[in-house]
Amino acid sequence: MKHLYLLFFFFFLLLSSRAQKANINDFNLSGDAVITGANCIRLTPDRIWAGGSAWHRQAIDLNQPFVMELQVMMGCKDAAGADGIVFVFHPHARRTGYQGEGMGFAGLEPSLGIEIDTWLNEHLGDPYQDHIALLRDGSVHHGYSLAGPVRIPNIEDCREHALAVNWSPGNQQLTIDLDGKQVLNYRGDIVGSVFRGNSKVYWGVTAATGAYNNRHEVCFEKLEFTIIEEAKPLELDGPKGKKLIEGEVITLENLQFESGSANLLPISKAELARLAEIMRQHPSLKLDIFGHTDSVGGAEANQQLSSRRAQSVATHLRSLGIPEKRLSAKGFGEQYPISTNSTAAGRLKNRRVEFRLSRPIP
Ligand SMILES: [Ca+2]
Ligand SMILES: [Ca+2]
Repeated sequence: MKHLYLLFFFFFLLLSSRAQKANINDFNLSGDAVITGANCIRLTPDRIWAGGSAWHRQAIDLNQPFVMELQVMMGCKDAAGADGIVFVFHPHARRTGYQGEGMGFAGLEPSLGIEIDTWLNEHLGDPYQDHIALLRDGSVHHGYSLAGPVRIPNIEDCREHALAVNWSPGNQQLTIDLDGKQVLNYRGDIVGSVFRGNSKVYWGVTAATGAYNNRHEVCFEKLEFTIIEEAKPLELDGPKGKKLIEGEVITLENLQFESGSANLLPISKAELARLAEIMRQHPSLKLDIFGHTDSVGGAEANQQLSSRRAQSVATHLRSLGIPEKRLSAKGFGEQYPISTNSTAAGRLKNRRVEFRLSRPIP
């Protein structure tokens, strides 16, 4: 049964995105990094002053949305463990940055880095606890962080932890999930402001130790690198517009909200203007709006969020001149997932608003 479910999941991904399994041989290693198993790379051993990195050979395009998921193991020493791992984007990556507090990231510039830092360096503004932050340009000082530092529970627990990096260029939003929970959220022109207009970058993982140390490892058995196809706008005469007129339920991928809120992002308003035009062309039809969420957060909170989002869509359509009696909005929370909730790519699909045009009861 589990296999059937997985099969269905991959079939679904094939329809709308290209999922790519990372192969251990697709990485260039530098410094102390060594392959330790079929799917794992040890970035540093637990000895002092080590540093290593693993860089995927294939450049990616930041103009494309993607979700990357991998497992990190931050070592087994809590109080005396150091220094951490950084997930990095960098245009010419083949090396490891500075060791110790630099975590193999310091000095790589221009760059964007997601650090998981386990050692307190007071002069860098580190909080006392293990923490995660979005850094830029090889700087590990939190005065220059783009987001965070966010404190996390002790992560040097000898276990693998799931890290998911989710980039949506449409609304310029980068979100980071750790063990299935969103920990960082950043909106900004990463291509323009960090990479000076160059959208082709490499990605890799770096780690280092200093006077204190830990074994740092990254595993790819569960790495899923998914390039999501750019969402096409709703076209009046296109396949989606036709399905809608025929009474089928459709999802609008270009309908996006601010994180955790019912506020529509600008990309959504253009899409709803096209939807309003279809409704004007078919004045006898009513529109059902169904809001759905992923399973992160409480069921009750998700129920309320999905209702507010469906209402927000209805309110916007009214402001475009569609009469209230033609609109019905309902939220279903996390009740009806269309994909798995255990991966970031799946959760992205589950957070959606569906539409159905139906003839009014005469
Ligand atoms: Ca530190
Ligand atoms: Ca710790």
